Amino acid sequence: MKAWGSVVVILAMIMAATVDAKIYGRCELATKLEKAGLNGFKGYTTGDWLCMAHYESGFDTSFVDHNPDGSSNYGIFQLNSSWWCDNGVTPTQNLCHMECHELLNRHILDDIMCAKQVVSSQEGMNAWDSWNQHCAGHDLSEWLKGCHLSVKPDAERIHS
Ligand SMILES: *[C@@H]1O[C@H](CO)[C@@H](O)[C@H](O)[C@H]1NC(C)=O
Ligand SMILES: [Ca+2]
Repeated sequence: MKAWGSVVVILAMIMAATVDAKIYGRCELATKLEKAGLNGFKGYTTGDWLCMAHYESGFDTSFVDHNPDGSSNYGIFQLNSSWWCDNGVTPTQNLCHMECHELLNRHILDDIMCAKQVVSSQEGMNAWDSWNQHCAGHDLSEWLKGCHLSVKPDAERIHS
């Protein structure tokens, strides 16, 4: 009976951790990023963010990866537990003042705020190896193909 009780508790914990996760659609994510003001932020476009997030997490907010040094990377932007968040295990700077599990749910505004800090550092988007490898210097307009973004700063500028 006791063992069964633990199984139930563990299952409940796993469900609580995963039920709120989400795999974003490309255009849906693009809209979120633009609403949060990322297009043009520090000179990077929505295409840069989509490309980076695709290679980091496949747009899956629940994705966790482990680094050789024992730290882990969390969520859609794979922010790590030695610099940006606290997972209660790795020694951390916790520069975003947040717990790493907050980077695994469908609510990505806090992830975006943290990523803004990352990209504001000297290395910019080079902080993400995958961006460096797959996105830097490429034509990233493909990433926005077919997206009808509700935020259209260019169109607004033309008509005003
Ligand atoms: C964690 O993030 C920092 C800053 O983005 C980066 O310099 C460092 O290499 C990352 N650490 C690991 C283990 O990925
Ligand atoms: Ca979050």
